[in-house]
Amino acid sequence: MERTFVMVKPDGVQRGLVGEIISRLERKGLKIVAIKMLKIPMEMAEKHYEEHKNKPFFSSLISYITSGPVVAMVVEGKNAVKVVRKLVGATNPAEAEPGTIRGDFGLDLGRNVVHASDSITSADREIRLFFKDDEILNYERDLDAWVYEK
Ligand code: IDP
Ligand code: MG
Repeated sequence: MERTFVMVKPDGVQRGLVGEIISRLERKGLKIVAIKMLKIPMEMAEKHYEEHKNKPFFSSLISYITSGPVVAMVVEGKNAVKVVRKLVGATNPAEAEPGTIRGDFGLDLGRNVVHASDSITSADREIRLFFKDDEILNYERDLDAWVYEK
């Protein structure tokens, strides 16, 4: 099973979309194996978005992501990275398809409600940045027999 990192950004928390977003992940059949609310410290935000440090939007991105509490999660499932990126939709909510989280709940590139890892490598890195090993739970769900063929 694959794991990915998902985060409801400060705008998603402020707008009361935490339940809606978690609900969409659960309904898909994905399993939440770690979850916490936190206000991201500046240095952690810079590490999380280090690939963007030379982009013109970097400082506004850091202000945005540290502007209030976020809800961070580790989500597990078959092809979790790709599946969650599809549920989240395109980076710019104005271009994201209706039916996706960003397509249904956003209008602005700088307020796009949710983060999801873009590859297995990023997922591993981001999960390690936000969670200690003992904060990630291994558990079985009986319903998985109805989510997965085997
Ligand atoms: P992603 O979140 O879909 O993976 P990235 O390209 O990794 O998109 O960008 C990270 C975040 O930076 C985006 O989710 C968005 O919040 C912000 N961002 C990306 N491009 C721009 C931009 O051109 N202007 C302002 N913010 C941007
Ligand atoms: Mg990205």
